[in-house]
Order: sequence, then structure tokens, then C-alpha cells
Amino acid sequence: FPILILQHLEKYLEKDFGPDDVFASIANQCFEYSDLEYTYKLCAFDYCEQKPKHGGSGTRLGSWEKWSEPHIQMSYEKGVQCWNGPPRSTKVDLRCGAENRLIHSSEPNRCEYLFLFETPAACQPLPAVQHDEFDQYEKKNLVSSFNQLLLW
Ligand code: MAN
Repeated sequence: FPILILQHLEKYLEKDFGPDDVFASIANQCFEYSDLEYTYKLCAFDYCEQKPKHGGSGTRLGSWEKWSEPHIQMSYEKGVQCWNGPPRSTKVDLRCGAENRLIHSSEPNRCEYLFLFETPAACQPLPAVQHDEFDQYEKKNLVSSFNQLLLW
């Protein structure tokens, strides 16, 4: 049983949560969007689903696979097989927004879905200079902790 926990942890650690792990905040959180027929669900870094609004079970639209464009577009693949077609798959475009919100879903090609998701995590990162300063600050802290350890 503990091996399952380790495998789960490993799967989580393998994922790329972007610079400074900004996308870790939405990992495994789920968001929904409804159109006339379906409620679409995005469980970030996990899976996408389509559920009929008026009853019926959900259909997997893919499981987390990769960034199709690093930190801009996600790719969920190997969903439920489409009748006479490919397994369902979903691309998720990310856009900067004040809140985490699934904004839209469409099906540009049969069984190929496109979601639009807004999140503060996709907003402009700190300018490089500030990053560098922060790194320098962290390094200095590390060095001084290490020196203290040596003195001790
Ligand atoms: C279901 C839904 C649709 C999809 C068709 C394909 O009705 O998943 O989105 O286009 O199956 O047969």
C-alpha cells in the first residue's frame, strides 16, 4: 500500500508546473463550464471530462499528457474512443486572468476538444532582474546557513 503513495507522489513530481512551480496551485483542482448540452470539466494536470447536462455518465476527454506549448497550452490525451474515430483528446489554452476559471469549450474537430482556461498562474512572471535578485538573495541565505553549520 505505501508503494501506491510513492507512485502517486512520483507521478506528481514528474509534472512540469512551470517557472517557480506557479501552476502547482491548480494541480488536481477541478473547474467546470457548461454549454447548452454538456458540462465540461477540467481537473488540472489530471483529466478532462464531458457530462450531459440532463443525465447520463461522464465521458473522458483525455488524461494529462504534456504541455503542447510550454506553459501556454496543455494536452490531455487517450480519452474514450470516438465512434469510428480517434480517442478523444483535449487541448487547453491558458490565459492570464484574476481568477481560476474555465471560460469556454469547443470541439473544432470531432472528438478533439479545445478549452480556454483563465488563471493568475498564466500572468506575466516577475521581470528577469527581480528573479535574479531573488536568486542572489536565496544563495546568500544558503551560504550563510552553511557557514553557521560549519562554525557549529
Ligand atoms: C458524443 C460527444 C460528442 C462527440 C460525439 C462523437 O456525442 O462526445 O462531443 O462529437 O460523441 O460521436
